[in-house]
Amino acid sequence: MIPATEMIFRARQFEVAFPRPALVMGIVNVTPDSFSDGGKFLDAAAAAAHALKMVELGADLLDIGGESTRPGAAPISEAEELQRVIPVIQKLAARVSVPLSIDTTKPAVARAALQAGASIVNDAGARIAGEAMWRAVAEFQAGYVCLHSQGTPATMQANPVYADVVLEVGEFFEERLEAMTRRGGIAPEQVALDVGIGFGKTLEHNLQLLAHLQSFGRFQRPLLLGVSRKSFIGHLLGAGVDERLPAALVCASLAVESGVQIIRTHDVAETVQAVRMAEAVLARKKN
Ligand code: PT1
Repeated sequence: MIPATEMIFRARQFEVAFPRPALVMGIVNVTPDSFSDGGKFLDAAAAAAHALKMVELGADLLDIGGESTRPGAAPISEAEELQRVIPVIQKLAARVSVPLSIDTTKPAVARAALQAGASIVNDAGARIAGEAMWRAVAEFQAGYVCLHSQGTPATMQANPVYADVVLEVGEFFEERLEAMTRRGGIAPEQVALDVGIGFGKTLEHNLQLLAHLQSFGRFQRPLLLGVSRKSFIGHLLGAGVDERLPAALVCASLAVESGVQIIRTHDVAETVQAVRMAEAVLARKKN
């Protein structure tokens, strides 16, 4: 068994001490295809209700996103993204005590979300936005998820190429961590790292990363992983998007064994069950 790393993750008023049982982050998609009911108010209300349900089911964090980052997804305007996510964050900030994360690549959206009560910026564009995003994170002393991607959602799956994906993702984390802490005003304690499964990666790249998650423990920062419903599972197993939960739970369990501390998922109850089971067994392993 890997020695558990002692570390703190800070996100505004929240302070999470590790080692501890893995955290489950519930996905709150505020996109027309997820919660559309015609009117904006209903969309926000439905998304918030779904989020509250996930907290009841055991979500430790909620990740609210208005712009899809699925492969091929079209970008949306800043105004549209704000209109989608801010009402949901406002509703949730008043009703839940778990940290809220804003899933965005736009600094202005991150800033508005933090103002509305979010505590973490989940930056799927960590390669792109840089300084402006860091300023918002630093100002609010928010948590920051630094996600590795190659390209943008519109084009990232066209032809992703790496000489060594595990090495290159590690180099990216090293470079970004150095830059955001030296020039960005962000403390290492505010940062979590995410290899970005499906963000400009082939099936083989995703499997390589999952097999070597342990190696990213060297950064001594919490690792976050999102595999929920992703197409690499479909490519390996021929499973449709609604048939991928068992495989995603296996990935989550293996990730926990590899030292991942935060699992991002649509399926909170099932993921909580999987990681608690894995942890119960792992706790009994002799060093
Ligand atoms: C993720 C993640 C995310 N994933 C974090 N944030 C998405 N921190 C959105 C597919 O191949 O893993 N970590 N925010 C969703 N992105 C994708 C990517 C969804 C690929 C689907 C696929 O199906």
